[in-house]
Amino acid sequence: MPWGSIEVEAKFTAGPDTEARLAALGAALAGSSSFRDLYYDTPDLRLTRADHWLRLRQGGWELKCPPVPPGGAALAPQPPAGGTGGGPEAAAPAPPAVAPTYQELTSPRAIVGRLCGVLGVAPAPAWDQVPGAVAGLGLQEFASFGTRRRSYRLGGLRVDLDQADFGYAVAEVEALVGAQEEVPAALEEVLQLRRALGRDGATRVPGKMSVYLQRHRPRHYQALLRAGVLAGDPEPPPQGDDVAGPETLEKRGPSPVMELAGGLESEMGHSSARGGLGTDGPPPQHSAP
Ligand code: V4E
Repeated sequence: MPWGSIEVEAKFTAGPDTEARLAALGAALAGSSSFRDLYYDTPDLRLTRADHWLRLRQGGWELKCPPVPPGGAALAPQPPAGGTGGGPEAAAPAPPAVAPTYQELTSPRAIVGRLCGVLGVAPAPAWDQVPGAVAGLGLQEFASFGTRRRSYRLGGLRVDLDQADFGYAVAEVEALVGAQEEVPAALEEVLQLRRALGRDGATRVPGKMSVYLQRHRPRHYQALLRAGVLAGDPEPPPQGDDVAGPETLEKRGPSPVMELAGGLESEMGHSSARGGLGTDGPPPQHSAP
């Protein structure tokens, strides 16, 4: 497919028996890796509020975004991750009717074209490589964290078991499909494997970014809740010894909701005064995975 595969995934929390169950089901360990992700956005968060996630992973640029056919109009709006979207006063989001799907763009031309489309600017000649566009568009790093990953393969499915260096572990079952019509069947396969691993999915499990923002960039997190891009999961309980101690909700001071009462414009004024991207100041650095 010319515009790349569509990812269909379901997250879960791995248990102590997950790898044994994977082996019993015939899954093969495909590899272990460690990588660091740096994520970028405009100071007023226009990429992530549009559900576009530009990252630099081990020297390669990737853009995760809702699937759009080349030259085509956007597909029907997707539900946010577990929510129904809505305006700034939207209530707690409901569980998703269908899984949000993403495309992962890796060619510089596709990435820059999509960024310019979202931001409504014409690409400049110097932006034929992503770093040029990042500089020209004024994008800034808002998150940086490392991940240790063990990946399994079972048929056409992949299972990733991730441990992030800010003290959060999450797993996902993923299928890649070539067209939107194939999503429902792929999702059924994905959910079937998650069930076979003993994870019924009754509780929605947030992704690494959701937890990272909730802990480290609460105003950015709140902006994405209001935009309907993130679902507003309760912060997961501490996991094992890997707890990110200094940044718990209790220690963070006033509620981010209270701080945000004035809306994004006042946040931006606040943030400019502090010189940080978006709303929360420079991203905390975590040690390499
Ligand atoms: C798409 C997205 C984000 C980008 C990071 O995506 P994620 O799959 O969580 O990270 P990772 O490291 O597992 O990427 P991989 O190596 O598999 O490519 S951050 C937030 N989102 C939005 C989002 C969403 N709306 N719904 C779900 C289920 N996940 C993420």
